[in-house]
Amino acid sequence: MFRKFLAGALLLALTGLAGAGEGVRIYHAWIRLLPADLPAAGYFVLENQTDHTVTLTGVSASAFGGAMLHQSAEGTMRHVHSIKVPAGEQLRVAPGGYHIMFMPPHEPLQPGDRVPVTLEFADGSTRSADFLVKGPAAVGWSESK
Ligand SMILES: [Cu+2]
Repeated sequence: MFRKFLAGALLLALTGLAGAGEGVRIYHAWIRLLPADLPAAGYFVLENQTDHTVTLTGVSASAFGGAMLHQSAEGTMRHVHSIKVPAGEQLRVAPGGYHIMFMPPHEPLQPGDRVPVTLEFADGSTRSADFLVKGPAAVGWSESK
């Protein structure tokens, strides 16, 4: 009886976890600090290893006063409310295109720090990754500062 209950609870727990966050891989995640009061930007690669489209709808990062998805285009940028990533495809959030724009951090950050950032999906699931903080001169992902 107890075993059966346990199995049911486990199944429920597993079902609860299955969402877009499951089967979504995030890597090459980094943040570029900018001088003075200019906002830091975040970049990453998202790989959709599921068999369906996943829709990124937002970001959050407790180290910062706020975070949102932006897209650069023609010298300006705009707030993006969703980004669809088809099954099996990669979304490259890289300088010049999509990026995360951060409000000022609660505590000063330094190159080499790792900051958790949570990606939010349309089905309500989330996925967190540690973003490596880099200095203003950084142009892309690498393990070095
Ligand atoms: Cu921006």
